[in-house]
Amino acid sequence: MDFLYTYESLKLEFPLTDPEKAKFVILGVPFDGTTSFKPGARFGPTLIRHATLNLESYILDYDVDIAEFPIADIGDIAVVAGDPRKTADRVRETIEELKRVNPDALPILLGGEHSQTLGAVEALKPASYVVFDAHLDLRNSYEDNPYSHACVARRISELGIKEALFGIRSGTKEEVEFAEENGIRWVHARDYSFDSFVDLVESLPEPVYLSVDIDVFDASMVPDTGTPEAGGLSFWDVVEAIEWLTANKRIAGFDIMEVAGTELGGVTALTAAKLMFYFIGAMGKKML
Ligand SMILES: [Mn+2]
Repeated sequence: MDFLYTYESLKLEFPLTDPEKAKFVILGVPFDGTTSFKPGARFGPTLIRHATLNLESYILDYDVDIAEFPIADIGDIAVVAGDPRKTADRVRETIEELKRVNPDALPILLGGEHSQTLGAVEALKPASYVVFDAHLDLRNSYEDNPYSHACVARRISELGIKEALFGIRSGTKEEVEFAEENGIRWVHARDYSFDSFVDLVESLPEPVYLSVDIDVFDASMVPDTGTPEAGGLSFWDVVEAIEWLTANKRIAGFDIMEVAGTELGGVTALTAAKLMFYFIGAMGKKML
């Protein structure tokens, strides 16, 4: 089927399934209209798809081949340049359209700015939002834009969705106070452990939307992102959290955001692609 706001783009090399029948449905959001430091997030989805060419679809430690799972790729959102709210509306409408034709579809968003997660969350209406991010993203407005990437967790909290944030090492005093006043729990990257993750997410209501801002990883692993930060989490920290979450909670949707850059084959996109494979592997393993 054709989607109103998507266009054909470089797609995964896998044998792909029809989006009406797939379990995993990949959607790119090549938006970077509010990037404040390092541009190039508009190339994120293409860079991640390209990086998958370097990866085996067989996941060694799971003994599963994700190419055997029903995966669809519906292309990229046609963005409204410079307008994160209108672009997020298109993300929302596209995912709503997808869920109408395939209620079992699990959307996987590839970004693109983190601002676009809002559209996916609005469409999927999860009870909880779990995010791996270097930044709190709890500002009320940033550079006069309430739909900036720096405000996305705030906008999502205003929808009445419970939040837990991990790997944080950047925020303002106002954001910390907002989190305190609104019962938003977060774990600093220095204090992060698997136990700290389970402690916070165990009691969260389902379904859960899981968002990974690629800048949660140490800046040495992910140089090509809008706002890199030193002192981040390791790859296996996030994989282990994904494994626990997919085994123990119903997942409404998943995204990997803020991949940027202009060169194919960069380590940032490779990290994102590998993480996507682990997510699909962990979810798919459960379905076998
Ligand atoms: Mn971030």
